[in-house]
Amino acid sequence: MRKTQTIFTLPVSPLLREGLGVRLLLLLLLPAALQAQPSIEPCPPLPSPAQVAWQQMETYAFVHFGLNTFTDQEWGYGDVSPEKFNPTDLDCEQWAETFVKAGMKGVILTAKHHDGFCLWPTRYTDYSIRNTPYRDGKGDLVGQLAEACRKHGLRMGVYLSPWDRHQAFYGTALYPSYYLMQMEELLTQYGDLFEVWLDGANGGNGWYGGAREERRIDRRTYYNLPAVYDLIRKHQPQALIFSDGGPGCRWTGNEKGVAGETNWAFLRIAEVYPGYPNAGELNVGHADGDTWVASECDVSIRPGWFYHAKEDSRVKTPDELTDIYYRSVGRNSTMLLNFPVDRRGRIHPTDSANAVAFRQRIQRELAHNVLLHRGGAETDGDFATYTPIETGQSLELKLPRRTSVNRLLLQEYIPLGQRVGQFRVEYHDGHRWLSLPTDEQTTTIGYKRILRFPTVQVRRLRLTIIKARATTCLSEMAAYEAR
Ligand code: FUL
Repeated sequence: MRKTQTIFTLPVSPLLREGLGVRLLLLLLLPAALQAQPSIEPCPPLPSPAQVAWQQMETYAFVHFGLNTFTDQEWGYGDVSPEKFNPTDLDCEQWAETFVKAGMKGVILTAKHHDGFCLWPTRYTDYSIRNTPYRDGKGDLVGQLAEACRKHGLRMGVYLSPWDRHQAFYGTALYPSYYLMQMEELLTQYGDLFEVWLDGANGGNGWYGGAREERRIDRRTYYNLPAVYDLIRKHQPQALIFSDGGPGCRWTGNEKGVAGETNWAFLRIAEVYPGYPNAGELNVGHADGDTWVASECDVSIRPGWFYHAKEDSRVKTPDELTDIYYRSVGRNSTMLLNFPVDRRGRIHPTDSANAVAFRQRIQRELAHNVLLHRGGAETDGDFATYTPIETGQSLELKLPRRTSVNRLLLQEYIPLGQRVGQFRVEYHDGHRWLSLPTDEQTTTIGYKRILRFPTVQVRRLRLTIIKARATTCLSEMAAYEAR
C-alpha cells in the first residue's frame, strides 16, 4: 500500500515556517536523545570513509604535462631526448590558483605517461626531469605541485602509467619491480595523496631502449597489481586506487565526462581488470556488485590530453563544462577535468577563464534551494542527516507559494549504502499532480543525482521510491531555478 509522508504542516508562526523551520524548533525543544538519527541497518556493499570523502570532492583537476607537450604528441614513443623538456615560465602556483577558482578540490598529475618520461627525479631511470634544461636538472614537478597544493588547500594525486614505451626491459620480469619502486618513491616522498591513477592503455609498440618493436603483455597478470595495491595501501591507506575496475574508484567507460543515467557504485570486482573490454558496463556499474567502486568521469577541457597550440580555439566552453558537470557529478560520479599545461608551463588563459566561468555558472544555477529548511532532515542542507523512506512510499514537500523550478537534486546517505533503483518525482502546480518533465531515466540516485528540466511552477513536490534494495536514506532533496 502506498503511503504519503508529509513533512512541514505544523501550525507554526510564519517566521518559523518561512525561515527557521520546524526542524530548528524541534531541535530547541527535544532532548538530545530524541534527535538521534533513525537507526537503519547498513546495506552492503558499503564505501570506506575515504571513498565517501573522495566522492564529496565532486570535481578535481587532472594535469597532462611532459615531453609530449614539447613535441606536440599525445602518445610519445619513448625516444625523445629529455633535452626537449624546457618550460620557460613554469608556475605550479598559477595552476593551483586556477584550480581553486574553478572549484576543483584536488589535482592528479601525470608523473609518468606512456613515453616513460618522469616528472620527478626518480632514482631508477635517467629518463627524467633530472636530465632536462629545466632548472638545470634540479626541478621536481611532483614536489613543486605538492607544495603548491599544500599552500592552496588542494589534495594531490598521481598518475603513473603502467605501460612504458621507453624502458628496454618493458615486457620482461624486471619491469614490474621497476614500476613498484617508482610507485614507492611517489607514495613516500610527497605527502598525502588522495588518488593513484593507473590507466588501462597498452598500445604495444614503442622505443624500448632502441628495440623499436611491438611488445604485448597480459594486462591481467603482468604488472602484479596485487603487490602494487598492497604498497599503495601500506603507504597511503586513504588514497583511492583508480583503474578500469578500481578497487578504489572506476573508469566510467568513456573520456567524454559522461556517467550513466543509471549509475551503481558497485562492481563484481573479480570480473573487471585493466583494459576491460566492456566499457558500457563500467558506465552503469553492476547493480548486483559485491564491492563499492564508484565511477569517475575523466575528460579534457580540450580535445587532447596534452597541450597543442592548434587546439587553442577548441577549449570547451563554460556551457559545455556545465553540461558535463550535470552528466557526471549529477549522475553519482566525480568529474576529473584535465588541463593540458602549455609549453611555458602554465595553464592557457582560455582554459582558466572557461573553467572559472563554468564554476560560477554552477554556483549561480544551484544558488538558491527553494526547499531549504522545509522541515525535514532531507532539506536541512546537512549531508549527515537523512530521512528514511520505505519502498512504495512517498515523501511530499510543500512550498510556501508557487515557485519556478528547473533543477532537482537528490542525495542518498551513502555511508549506509546505495539503495534506490527507481524513483518518480511529481509536482503539484496548484491544480493537479504532474510528472516532472525530465527525459532522463529516474533509476539510481547514489551520492548525488541532479535532474534538469524545463521550468515548471511548483506548489508541492512528491518523491516516490518505486524500487530500492532497502529503506531509502534520503540525505538531501533540493530544488532550484537555474537562470
Ligand atoms: C589514457 C591515456 O592513453 C591517455 O593518453 C590519457 O592519459 C588518459 C587519461 O588515459 O589511458
